[in-house]
Amino acid sequence: VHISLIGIPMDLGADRRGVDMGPSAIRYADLTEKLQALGHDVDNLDSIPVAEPETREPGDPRLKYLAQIVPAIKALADRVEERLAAGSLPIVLGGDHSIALGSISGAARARGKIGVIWFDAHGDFNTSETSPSGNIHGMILAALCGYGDPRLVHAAGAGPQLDASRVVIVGARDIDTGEREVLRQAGAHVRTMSDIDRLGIGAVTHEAIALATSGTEYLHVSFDMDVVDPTEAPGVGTPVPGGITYREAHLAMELVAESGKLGSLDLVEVNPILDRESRTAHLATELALSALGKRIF
Ligand SMILES: [Mn+2]
Repeated sequence: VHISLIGIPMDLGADRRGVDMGPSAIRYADLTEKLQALGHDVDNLDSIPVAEPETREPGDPRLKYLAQIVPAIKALADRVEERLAAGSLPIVLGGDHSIALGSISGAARARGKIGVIWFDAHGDFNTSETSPSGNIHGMILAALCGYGDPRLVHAAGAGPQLDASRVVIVGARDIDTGEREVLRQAGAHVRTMSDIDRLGIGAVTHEAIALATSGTEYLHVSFDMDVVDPTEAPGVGTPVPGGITYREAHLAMELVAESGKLGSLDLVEVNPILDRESRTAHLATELALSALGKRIF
């Protein structure tokens, strides 16, 4: 497979610094070399430029840094669309989860109907009205499904980019009250940690792949490192106890690889400032390898 690595050092969608260093940390964990060792061709592309928060005003407190986030999202969507048209598989290294608005919009523009599995401790389904923080990274999946501020919904082309019936959130364990209502209204699928405890990550991932790819062969996986338990992925901005284990995360990615449908991948919310011995950056690299076909034996 031909792979394009695209970094986007975005932290304007979250409320703390550090996650802007995520792309360097993941690249530094030898992602390129390890993908090449698996037999892939890898293009290591320049990062998408992002404004620094110290030089900007956050603007509307319900949509912090909207004016700076939108142009970066547009640039990422253009890059992803162009890479897919060239026959490459984009891996987007974040950055906070707001970047998925760019990667998924780009994929939808290139391929039309697509399905998404959103591995995350959170729903990311707030709108500017329901969000307790005003941080845009918590509004991105809602915006992709057509909910929330039109400047986000249509940030990178006429939205909605996704049909919520082909969206599956996996690993959720922290959903805000207002967010729950938006999620219900949209009809996106939610598989919580409780579902994973009862059914196992294998069954949940199989079902998620089937739901996301009903009526399409194109699967985008958006992997927020905070879906993994903080004991194994400490370097994330918004850790929530009770996440999936190291092995569960790998099994999920191995099943994604086996499906043969992976078209693009995001790895987001790695925060090297909060990480311990680069454990989270290394795990992100290893999970990308599992998603791209690495096997134990
Ligand atoms: Mn997220």
